[in-house]
Amino acid sequence: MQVVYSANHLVHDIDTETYMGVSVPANEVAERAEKIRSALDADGGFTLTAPTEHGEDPITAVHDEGLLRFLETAWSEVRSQNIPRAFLSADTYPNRAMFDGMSAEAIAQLVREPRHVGGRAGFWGLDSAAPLVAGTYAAARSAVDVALTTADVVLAGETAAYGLCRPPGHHAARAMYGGYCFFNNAAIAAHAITQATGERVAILDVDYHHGNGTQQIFWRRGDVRYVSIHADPDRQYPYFLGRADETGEGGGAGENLNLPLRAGATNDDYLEATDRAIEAIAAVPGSIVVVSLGFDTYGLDPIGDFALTTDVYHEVGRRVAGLGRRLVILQEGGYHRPSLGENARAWLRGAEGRDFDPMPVAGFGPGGAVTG
Ligand code: SP5
Ligand code: ZN
Repeated sequence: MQVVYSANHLVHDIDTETYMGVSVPANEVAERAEKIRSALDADGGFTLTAPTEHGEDPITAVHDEGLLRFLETAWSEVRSQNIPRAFLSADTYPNRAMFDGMSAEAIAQLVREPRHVGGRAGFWGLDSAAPLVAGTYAAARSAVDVALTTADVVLAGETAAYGLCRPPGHHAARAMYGGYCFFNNAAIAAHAITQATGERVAILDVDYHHGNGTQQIFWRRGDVRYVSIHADPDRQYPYFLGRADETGEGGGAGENLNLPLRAGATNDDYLEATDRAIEAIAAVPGSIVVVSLGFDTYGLDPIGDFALTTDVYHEVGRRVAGLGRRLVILQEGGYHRPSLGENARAWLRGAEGRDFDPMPVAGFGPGGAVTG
């Protein structure tokens, strides 16, 4: 399988994030992508391909141009204001209650991007836990190119290809970044595929978190079906979206399927949800599925609470391939670094119909796997 990878992600060099106001070691770090790359390299069955540049147009086809301009300019503005900091996060968010009593028309008229970068980050950002640093924009642009090049490989005839996107994308909405995501790599690729093929596209999101951005982007569209298995937002980020009763509106009515799972969800729970997701995808025509692939569903993930083991990723990959559609597989989250390489190898080998023999991983349990 071809693996689209660029070292440009390294300039999104993150070491700290905040969690409820407290500085903590970052989860979404460069080592994640490097672990996956080296495991796929060592496997021998994967070929690394560099992304090609696709420019801004496929991005602004999905995102507000203001978001792109904010991400492009935010860091230089931080620097010009001489605010010493490791990363930028918002100072003030436009909480909806700030506008209580005002009409939708008045709000649309009055709520503008402010001038101060702390307000701009609040205007465009979802949360205070998505650090933005000097290299973020370059890396985020490169991750989009990785996603679009992965789509190109599949459009050129490959059955499946994997894009090692970093930063991830599925929390980024049309006019919003957040959740470690800046541009929605999967949504940009899915839209580009609809344009190239004229077909319907399904997105299967198996990251631990609900892909609120992807849901929002396609909420009213009938040509892209979004199906997501994730932690119930009652207990987990992004808290405000991801419930089972969110099914889409207008042309997209019935095209959005959320399958929230309980804390402690097991391999069996997950496979049951996977079968429901696959059924929902098989029900719509189309030849290409975009997969938002996350490994924060793993039992040892530091921010997740599911109980999945490495073996189940092989089985999920196998079942998704059983749809008989071509797969554009794009990396989202997954934060337990020692297991990321094995979990990616397991999933991708499953998606290719190859068997999976765990490799011994130095400094981590047998086969890099946790069992039971
Ligand atoms: C792409 C992706 O996986 N984004 C995840 C964004 C999660 N942001 C909130 C992180 C909250 C971390 N909570 C730690 C709880 C420890 N008990
Ligand atoms: Zn996630």
